Amino acid sequence: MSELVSLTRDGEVGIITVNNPPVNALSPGVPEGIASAIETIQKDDQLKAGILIGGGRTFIAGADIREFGKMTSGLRRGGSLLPFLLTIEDSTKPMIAAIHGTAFGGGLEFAMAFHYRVASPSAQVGQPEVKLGIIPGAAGTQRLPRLGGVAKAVEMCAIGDPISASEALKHGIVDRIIEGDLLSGAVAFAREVLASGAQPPKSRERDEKLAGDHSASFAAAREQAQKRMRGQSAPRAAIDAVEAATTMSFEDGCKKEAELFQQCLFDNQSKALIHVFFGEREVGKIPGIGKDTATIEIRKAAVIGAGTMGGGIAMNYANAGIPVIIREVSQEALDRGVATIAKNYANSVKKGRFSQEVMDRRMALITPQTTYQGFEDADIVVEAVFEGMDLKKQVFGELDKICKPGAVMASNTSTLNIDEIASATSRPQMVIGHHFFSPANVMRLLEIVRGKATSNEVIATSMALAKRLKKVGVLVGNCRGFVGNRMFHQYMREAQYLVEEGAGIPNVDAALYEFGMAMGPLATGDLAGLDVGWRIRKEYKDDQNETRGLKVADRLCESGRYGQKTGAGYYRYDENRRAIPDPDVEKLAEQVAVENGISRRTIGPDEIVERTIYALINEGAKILEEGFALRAVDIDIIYINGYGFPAWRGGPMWYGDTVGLKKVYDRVCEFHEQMGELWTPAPLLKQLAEHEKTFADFDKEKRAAAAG
Ligand code: 3H9
Repeated sequence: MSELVSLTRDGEVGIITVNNPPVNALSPGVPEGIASAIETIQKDDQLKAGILIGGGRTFIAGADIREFGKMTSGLRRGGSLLPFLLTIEDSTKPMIAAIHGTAFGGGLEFAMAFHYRVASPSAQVGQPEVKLGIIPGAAGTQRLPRLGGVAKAVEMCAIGDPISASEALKHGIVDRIIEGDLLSGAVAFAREVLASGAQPPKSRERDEKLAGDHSASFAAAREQAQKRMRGQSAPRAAIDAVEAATTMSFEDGCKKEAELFQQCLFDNQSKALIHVFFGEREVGKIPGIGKDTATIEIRKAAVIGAGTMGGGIAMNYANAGIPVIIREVSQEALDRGVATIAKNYANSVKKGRFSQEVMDRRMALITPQTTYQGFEDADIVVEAVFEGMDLKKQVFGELDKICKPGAVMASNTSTLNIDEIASATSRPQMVIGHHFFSPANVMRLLEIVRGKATSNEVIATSMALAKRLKKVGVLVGNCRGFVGNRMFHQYMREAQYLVEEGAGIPNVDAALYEFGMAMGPLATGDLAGLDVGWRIRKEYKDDQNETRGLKVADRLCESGRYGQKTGAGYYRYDENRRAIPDPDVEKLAEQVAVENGISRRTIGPDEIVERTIYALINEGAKILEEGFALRAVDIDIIYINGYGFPAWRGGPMWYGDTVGLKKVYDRVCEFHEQMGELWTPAPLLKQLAEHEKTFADFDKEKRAAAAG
C-alpha cells in the first residue's frame, strides 16, 4: 500500500485506512490506494470482508479542492473517479464504509459505492459541492436518490447542507449507528453480515426509491435554491443531475452528471467560490502571529450597552456557552434590550432552529444589570455604546479602573480611531476593535481592528474567539471606517450621486440586486438607518473632502427620514415594511442636482454597477497598498460576510480580477476625469493593470515574500 492508504487485518476482515491529514481528501494516490486495497482483499483467500475508515479526525471530507484549480488551468488532467467506485461495488466480498467526522462530497460518494455504511453518532454526511460552485462528480447525484430517496437527495445536492448520522440512518443513507469505538463496531458489523451470508447489495442497482412522481420535490428544490442561492448556476445543475437519475439508467445518469460537473467546474462561479473557501481559512493566518502565540482564556464576558448591537453581541457569547453580563445605564433601556434578546430567541424556537430548553439555557447565561458589578473578573469586556468618541473614551476610562489586568478590552466601534479610544486607558496593549455587523447575532463577519499598541496575545485571542463565536474574524488596521466601512463609504456615495444624476432610486437598487448584492445600496441605507452616516459626517465635518456632499441623505435626515425605523428614508415603508418608491425623494434629488450644477441623464444598469463596484475596488486597492488589509482576499471575505457581496463573484477584488484590472483601471481613469479627485486611481491598481497582473498575483507575491 501507499503511505496515504494502508491495509491491516483483524482476522478475516481487511481494514483500509486513509491517512491523508488534515481531512483525508481524495488527493492523487488516495482513490488508487483504496481501489488497490480492495483488489488485494478480493484476491486474498484469508480475507472475507473489508472496511474503509479514515485515520485521524475524519472520514474522507471530499475531493482535494486544490486539484480543481490545477484541472481548470490545464496543469492536471481530471480523471474520473467512477472506475474506482465500480471496483469497490463489484467486489464479491462485503465492503463497509465506517464513517466518523465528515463524509462530504467525494467522501460520501465513495461511501455510497460500499455495500454498507456504518457511522459514529456525531458523524455528518453531505454533498456540499454546490457551495463550491460545482455538483457531485462521482455519481453522488445518481446513488444518493437510490439510497436516501429523491426528495432528500435533491435537497442535499442542491443546497449542500450536511445531515447528521441519525438523519442519514432515517433516510437509509447509513445502515447503522455505532456507539463506542467505531472500528470495533464496524468489524462486528462485518462479521454479522458474513454470518448472514447476504449478497453484497449494490446501490447502483437499487431503484425502488426512484419510482413514482417526484416533480413536487424538484419544483420545491428549484424554488429553495432560487431563494437561498440566487444567481448561482450549480444548484440548478445539481437538480438537473438528480432528476436524470429518475429518467435515465445509472450509466446515462452518470454521463449527464459528468457533463454538468464539467460545465460548473470551468465556470467563473466555481473559481470564485473555491477562492472564498480557501480565503475564509487564510484570513486566520497572520504573519508574525503563529500557533505558538499565547492566548487569553475567555471564560466570562461583559458587554456595555444593551442596544441592537450590544444585545446581538451578548447573544453570540451566550450561544457559545460563555456567561455574559450585559450592562445598560437605565433600567428601562436594559429591559428593552433583554426583551429584544428574548424575542429573537423565541423566534428561533418558533422556527424550529433550537428547543425551548436551549433558549432557556442561553438566557440563563446572560446577566442583565445597570452596574459594573462582576466586571472585575470578566476576561473580556466589549463596549457597544453610542458611536461618539467622547462617550467611548469615558467608558474606557471607567473600565480601566475596574477590569482585571489581563482582560481584553474591545470596542465595537465601526469607524472611530482605536488608538484614541485606547489612550483613555493605562493599557493600550489590551485594547482592540471588535467590529460586529448588524444583526450581530446573524452576520458572520467580525472585523478585528488592531491598534498601534495592541499586543499579539490580544490579537490571537480575538481571532480564536471569533471562531468560537462562529464568526469569520478578519484582522484589519486602524484607518477611518477600517476596511469594510471605508470602502462602503465610497460605494454608498456613488449610489447617492447616481440618484442625483438621474439614475432613479429603484433602478440603482435593482441593478445592484441583479448583480447579486443581498440588497440594493439605498434600501440598505434605509435598513441600517441613514442617521448613522449623518452623525458620522457631522463628527468629521471639518475634514470632509466631498465638495458635493451627501445632500440628499443629509436632507432626508434633517426632515426626520432616517429609514425603515421612522417609516421613511429613500423609500416610504408600509406597515409590512415594504418599500414604496417616493416621488418626493426624486424631486429632492432633482433639486440637489440643480444646486450642484449637474445635468441629469438616463443611466443604465452597467454604469450603475461600474460606478459603485469599481469605487469599492479602487478604495480596496488603496487600503491594500497602505497595509490596512493583509491581503486582497481578506477584503473579499469582509465583503461577502459583512456586506452581502455575492460569494459566487468571489468578493470585490476577485471580481475586479475577473473583469480584468486593465478594464477597471481605464474606467476609473474616465471617472476621475469626469468627476475629479474622489476617483483618483489607486497607484496599486494602476501598477497591476499596467503589468497585466491581478490582486490574486499581489497576494501570491506577498505570501511568497512572507515565506521567505
Ligand atoms: C468534491 O468532493 C467533488 C466530488 O464530487 C468529486 C468530483 C470528481 N480539499 O475547514 P478546516 C483543508 S468537492 C483540500 O479549517 P475544520 C483546509 O483548507 C469537495 N483541502 O477544518 C484547511 O487547510 P489549512 C467536497 C481541504 O475542521 C484544512 O484542510 N467537500 C479540504 O474546521 C482544515 O480545514 C467539501 O466541500 C478539501 N476537500 O472543517 C468539504 N477540506 O489548514 C470541504 C479542507 O491549510 N471541507 N481542507 O488552512 C470542509 O467543509 C471542512 O474543511 C471540514 C473540516 C468540515 C471537512
